[in-house]
Amino acid sequence: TVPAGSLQAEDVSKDRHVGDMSIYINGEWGPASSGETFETVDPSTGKVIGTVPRGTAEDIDRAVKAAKGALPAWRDTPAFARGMMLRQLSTLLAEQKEEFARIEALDSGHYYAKALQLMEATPLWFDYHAGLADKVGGRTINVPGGQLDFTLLEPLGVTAHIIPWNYPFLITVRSAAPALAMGNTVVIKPAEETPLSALKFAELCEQAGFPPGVVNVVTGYGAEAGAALASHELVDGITFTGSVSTGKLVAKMAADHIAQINLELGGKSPQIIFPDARFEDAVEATMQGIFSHAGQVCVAGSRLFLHRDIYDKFLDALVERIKSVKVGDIFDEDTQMGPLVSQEQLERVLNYIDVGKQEGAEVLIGGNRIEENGLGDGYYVEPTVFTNVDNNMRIAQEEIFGPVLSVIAWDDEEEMIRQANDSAFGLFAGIWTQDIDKALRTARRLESGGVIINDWYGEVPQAPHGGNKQSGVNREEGLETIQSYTQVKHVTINLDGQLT
Ligand code: TXE
Repeated sequence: TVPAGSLQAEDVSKDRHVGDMSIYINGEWGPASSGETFETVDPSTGKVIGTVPRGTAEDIDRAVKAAKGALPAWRDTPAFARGMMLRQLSTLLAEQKEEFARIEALDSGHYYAKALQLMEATPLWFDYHAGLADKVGGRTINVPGGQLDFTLLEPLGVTAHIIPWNYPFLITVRSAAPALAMGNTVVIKPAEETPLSALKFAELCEQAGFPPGVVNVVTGYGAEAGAALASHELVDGITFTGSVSTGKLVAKMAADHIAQINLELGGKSPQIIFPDARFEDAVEATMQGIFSHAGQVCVAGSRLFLHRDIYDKFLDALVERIKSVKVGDIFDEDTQMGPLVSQEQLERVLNYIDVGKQEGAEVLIGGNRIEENGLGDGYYVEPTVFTNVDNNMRIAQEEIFGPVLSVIAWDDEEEMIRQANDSAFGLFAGIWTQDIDKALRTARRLESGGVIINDWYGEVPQAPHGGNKQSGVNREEGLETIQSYTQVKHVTINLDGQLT
């Protein structure tokens, strides 16, 4: 689903400096009200690449009020015209994809070739939602008596978008695009680890000619700018992707002023291998499932349920494949896995590796920080596989968000499914078997928002994405996204002049 990157890394500027950035409120660029800034770091070197304003509650208030002020005109802009503006974003992004990829790579640690692939795919999100803008509508309803009833879908109003650091630009776009298409005005608060691509998004909106106040971006810390945004009384809907613990806080803040919420809170997804799996493809998908973006992926297939009949053979092949993975600098052409996003995430992942060892799991391969390969102080961890894992262990229950795979052997299907579902999360699952009955039977029984059979998942704008249980509330993308950014008004008309 994601087209291959067409440019080689050497074609792009490897300039690792981005300078001092501004926030974007009501069509104007400027500093935070406090004048304070914070540094943003290249995770592949640990070095500062630029600074961004440390947005305050006052900045958030200005941004939300700007969005509120811009709402009536944007809501009343013909839906087709809103769609055309989104198409303009798509065109502009396609023209500037190398610069966007450079910024995203530097800020988030996606290696450049992968960041470029992502930027080549992201225009689809604008196009999909541009197409939706003028195609959503209500329905007519049969009501008793001489009345006609119909529904109108209206924008929610001001929507807040609190963005994590793993896919900063895509996650900004996947919620801002439908919100804008449906006629909402938006305030975006990117993660403090990766503030840059949301500011680039604001630049794109400015270039496309969005009216002032329709799109606002405030950088800052979660507990300051993020909390101020989630708790702002004029915010009508909040879309949050991040940790379960912060998601719960955001849901409570939303409840205090009755705002609608969308939460995508990560997972501990099972990757289930039956003995009749297409062997090489299943090994490859297992690799992608857990080592793509160094495991910092919400749907990561972090629990490998491996059937005992092929257990040794599969792990031998997996280890061989892992040995070929080139972990390296974001701008190296042959890099296949980059760093973790931050020092904090590095420590969190290394700590989980210790926890796994203490719990009695065995490190089959990896398990260490990579320090002595000339990468400076980058936040690199080896691709790591734990065997002898029990599903009750913390490394099988908690989201590690790093390149760490927990392998659980199974031979009884009932018990395997019970364990796969024995998780606080329910975001995603992979199934490998050539038996269609078995595949569908298993897919139906898994408690997750998405399932993939005989492949691994790449997010697309057309399919609804989201989780069950503590993985979240509501869905992003697909037609289901309409519900997240609209509210329903029903209108009743007296047709026969008789009062009911
Ligand atoms: O997340 P937070 P963190 C998981 C993953 C990772 C863990 C911790 O397991 O290891 O979360 O990451 C903003 N009010 N995921 O600590 O805190 C914050 O500024 C309002 C999974 O970085 O959830 C950032 O913009 N906002 C996930 C966003 O919340 C607040 C992707 C996410 O940060 C806030 C990322 C507050 N009080 C992490 N505190 C996924 N679902 O894919 C923080 N924020």
